[in-house]
Amino acid sequence: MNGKRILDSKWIPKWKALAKGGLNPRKAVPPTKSKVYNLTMFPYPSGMLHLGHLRVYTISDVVTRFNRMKGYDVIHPMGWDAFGLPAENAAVERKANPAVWTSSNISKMKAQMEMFLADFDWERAVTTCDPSYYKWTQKIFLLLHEHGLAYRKKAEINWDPIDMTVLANEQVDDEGRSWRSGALVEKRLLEQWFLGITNYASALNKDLDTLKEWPNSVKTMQRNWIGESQGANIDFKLIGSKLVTVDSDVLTCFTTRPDTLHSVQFLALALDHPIVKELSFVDISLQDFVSKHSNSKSNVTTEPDTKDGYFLGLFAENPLDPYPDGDAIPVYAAPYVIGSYGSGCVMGCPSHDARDYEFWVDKFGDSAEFKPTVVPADSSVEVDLPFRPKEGRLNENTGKYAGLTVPEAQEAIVKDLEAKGLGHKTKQYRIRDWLISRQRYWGAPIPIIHCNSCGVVPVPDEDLPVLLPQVEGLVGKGGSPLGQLEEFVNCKCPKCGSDAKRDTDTMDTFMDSSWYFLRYTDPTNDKEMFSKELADSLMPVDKYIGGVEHAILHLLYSRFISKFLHDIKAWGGDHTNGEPIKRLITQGMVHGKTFIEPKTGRFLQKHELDFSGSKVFIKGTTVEPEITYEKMSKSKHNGADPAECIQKYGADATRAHILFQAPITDTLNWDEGKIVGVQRWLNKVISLAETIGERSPKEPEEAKSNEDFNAKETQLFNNVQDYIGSVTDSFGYSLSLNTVISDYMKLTNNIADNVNDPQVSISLLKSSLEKLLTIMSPVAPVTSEEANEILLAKQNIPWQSILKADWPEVEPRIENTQMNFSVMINGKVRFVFSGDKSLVVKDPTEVLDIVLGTENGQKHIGSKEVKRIIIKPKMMSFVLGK
Ligand code: ANZ
Ligand code: ZN
Repeated sequence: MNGKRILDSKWIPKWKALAKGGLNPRKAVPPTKSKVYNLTMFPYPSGMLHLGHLRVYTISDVVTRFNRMKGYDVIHPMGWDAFGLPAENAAVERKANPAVWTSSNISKMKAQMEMFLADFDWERAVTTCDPSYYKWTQKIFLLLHEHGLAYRKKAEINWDPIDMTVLANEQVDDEGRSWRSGALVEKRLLEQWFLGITNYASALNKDLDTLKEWPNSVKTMQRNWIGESQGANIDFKLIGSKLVTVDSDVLTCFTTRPDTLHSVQFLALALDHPIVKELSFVDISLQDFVSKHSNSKSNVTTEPDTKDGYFLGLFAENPLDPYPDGDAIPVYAAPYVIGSYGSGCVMGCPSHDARDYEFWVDKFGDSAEFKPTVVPADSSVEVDLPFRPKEGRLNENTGKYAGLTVPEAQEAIVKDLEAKGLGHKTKQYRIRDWLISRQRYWGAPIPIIHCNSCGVVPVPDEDLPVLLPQVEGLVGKGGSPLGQLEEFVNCKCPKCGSDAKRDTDTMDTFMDSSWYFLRYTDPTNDKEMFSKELADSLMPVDKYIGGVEHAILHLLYSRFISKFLHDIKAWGGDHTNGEPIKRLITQGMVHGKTFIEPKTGRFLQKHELDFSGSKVFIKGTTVEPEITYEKMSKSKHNGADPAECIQKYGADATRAHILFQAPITDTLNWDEGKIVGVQRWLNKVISLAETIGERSPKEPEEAKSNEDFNAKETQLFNNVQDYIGSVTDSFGYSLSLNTVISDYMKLTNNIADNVNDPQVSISLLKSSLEKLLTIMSPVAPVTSEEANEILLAKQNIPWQSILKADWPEVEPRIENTQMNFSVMINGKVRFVFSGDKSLVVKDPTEVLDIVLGTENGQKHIGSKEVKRIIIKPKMMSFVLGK
C-alpha cells in the first residue's frame, strides 16, 4: 500500500463515524432545499467493477456531493440488477447456488465502490433477486394482467435438440449452433407471455417531445424503434370471392401514401395471411411456395428482400374506381410483406414504390405496364419510374383529384374513402409487444397457475411472492429448469382447489429494472410496491446517468412501466404524464490503450513491451508498436483494473484523472501514464496547506477587509471568485467535469504563485486555500480533508470535517483601485510596489515617502539621496545619487 492509499484508509473510518456508515459527513447536515434525485444505472453483480462503472459512478458521486453542499436533499441510491443468465451459467458450471454466487459478488463490488469513495444511499439499496423485491415485480405483472396488458401467445424459441433445452439468443452462435452442445438450434413454437407495450406506443412516441433534457440522439433511437407511421387503412373488395374459412370479402391495406391509390396495380399478402393459409390447403404449389420462403427465414428476423410472388387467382377492386369500370386488381402472396405489420397486406404501386416496382418488373419484364399518378410539380421535368416524390401533383389518371399536391390529395382521398366507409386515417407502429417469458431458472417466476378447469389463474396477492425454489447443483438440461421441480410445479388452483400447475417461466430481467427507481423511493415497504406519497415526493428522477447501450430497451421499458403505474394511479397525478426521468445523461465509453505489432497486426501483451524509455518498443527490438485506443477486451490485452489503479494512486487521483481526461459524454482513452499530472496537483495542494498553515498566526486574528486589499490581493481575491463561479457552473447544468479539474489546477497554481509574496496577506491566502479545498472536495475528498486538517492543526484549531461545508457563494469582484508598479532603481527593475492608482498624479516626493515606508523601499533606497523621480502608470523610476 502506498502513501495515497494510507490516506484513503485514514479518512474512510472517520467519515463513516460522522455519516452513520456513509462516506460523506455532509449527509448528516440537514438539507435546506428541495429534493434532487440522482440515479445511475445499477450494475449487474458480476463480481468485478470495471472502468466503465468507475466512470459513471464517479460522475454521479461528485455531482451528488456538489448538490448536497448546495443544501439540496439528494437521493443517490444504488442497487443490484441481480437476476440473469451469467449467475445461472456460473451456477451450472460450478454447481454453485446462484443466490450465493450473486450475494458474494455483491459484497465484493460494494467494497470496490467504497474503495473509490462512492457515497451511495445504501439504506435504499435494492437487489432484484431478493424476494422482498421480486414480490413486487410479480405484483406489477399481475396488475398488467388485470388490465389486459399481459397475455399468452405462441412464439418461437431456440431449441437445443441435444441438451433438450431452450436457449437465449446470446447462446446461439452466428452459425445457429448451441454454445454448449454445438447442436444446430431448432425453432419451436411455445406459449409465451407478452406485455402490451404496443398499447402505449402512441404515448411513448408523443411524450418524447416532453423530454426536453434527454439527448436528441436517444430520442431519435426510441422514435425509430417505436416507428410510428401516419397513414390510412384502405379497403379493397374481392371480386367474386369464393373463400370458405375467411368470412370477409375485403382486403385492408395499410399505406402511408393514400395519394397513390389510383396507381395500385396489385395487392400482396403476407405468407401467413389467413387467405393464403386457406388457399394453400388446396393448392400444392402454393404450399411449396410458402414453405420454401418460410424455411429460408433466418435466425434473426431480417426483412426478406425477395421479389418473389405467387398469384392467388383472386382479384380485387379499387375503392375509388370499382370494377367493372375500373381494373380488376390481381392479388399475390409475397414474402416481402410482413405478416405482423399493418394488416399484412400491401397495395402495390409499381410506379411509385421501389419494392413494388421490382416485384412488378420481375413478373412482367419488358412488357410491364405502369399507371403513374404522381408527377413532379414542375411538369417539364422528366422522371424515371419508380417516382417517389416529396413534392408533386396528381396527374390526369386521377379524375377529380388531378392537380392536387400530394398532401392535399391524401386529405381529399381519405375523406372520400371515409364517407364511403372504405377507409380511414390511422397510425402504425413498428414496435412489437414485449416477450417477457424466459425458460430460465434465475429470474422472477411468473405468478400464474394453470388449471384444467379454470384456465389461467393469477396467484392471489396473499400468496406472493412465488418463491424461486432453492436448488442444489443446477443442471442445464430439459427445457425450463423450474419445470423439472415437481414440488414447484404441482400446486392447487386458487379458484377451484383442484390440482393445477404453476407457470414455469421466469421474467425477462428488463422487467426487474423497469421500475427499480420507483422502489428506491420506498425500498423496505412490505405492504405495497412503494407508497404513492413517497414516490410522489421523490419522483421523477432528476438526473439519470448511464450507458447509451441502454438507450432503447431499458429506457423504453422503464417509460412503459412507469406510465402504466401512473395510469393506474400508483404514483403521480394529473400534473405529470408518468415520465420517470427528467434528464438523461449518457456517458461515453472507456477505451484501453492497445499495442499492436505493426507487421502482423497482432495485439501485444504488456510483458512483450519495453516501457523503460521515453518511447515504447517491442522487447528486444527497435520496433515501435502501433498504439490505438479500443474497447477494452481480453483478446486485445488492453484492460485496466480500477482496483489496481486505486491501490497505486489513491482514490482522489483516480477519480480526478477519469474526469479530467474527457468530457463525460465523449469516449475516454484510458492512459494511466497521464495520471502523474493529477498526482502533482494533489501534492501541491498538500504542500500549500503546510506552507500557509505554517505562516498562519496561532491566535485567531481579524481578516483584512476587502477594501484594504492591495492590487495583488485584489487580483488573487477576484481570481478565486472567478474560479468558484466557473466550477459552480460546470457542476451545475453543463456538467463539464473535465474543466472543473483544470480550474482546480489553475486556482492551485494561482495561490501558489502568491504564497511567498509579502504583499499578499496570510489571511487572504488562507481563505483562498480554504475555498479551494471546499470546492475540490466533491472530486478529491481525501486530499481536501487531509490539507484541511494540516491547515487547522498548524493553527491549533480542532479538526472539523471540511466535507460538511456549504458550497461557497461567489462574492462580488472588487473593483481594482490598486495598481502594481514596477520599481526601477537606476534603470533596473528591483521590486514591484502595489499602491493606489492615484499615485500617478500625486506629488512625486509624497510617493517617495510612501515607498520608503515599505520593506523594499528601505532595502533598495533607504537613506540614499534621490536625484530624480518619474511616476507613470505601472512604473516608477528613482535615480539615486552616490
Ligand atoms: C402504397 C405505397 C405507395 C406505399 C408508395 C409506399 C410508397 P412505413 O413507412 O414503414 O410504415 N406496407 C404496408 N404494410 C406492409 C407490410 N405488412 N409489409 C411490408 N410493407 C408494408 O411503410 C408503410 C408502407 O409500406 C405502406 O405504404 C405500404 O406501401 C408498405 F409510393 O402503400 B405503401
Ligand atoms: Zn381451477
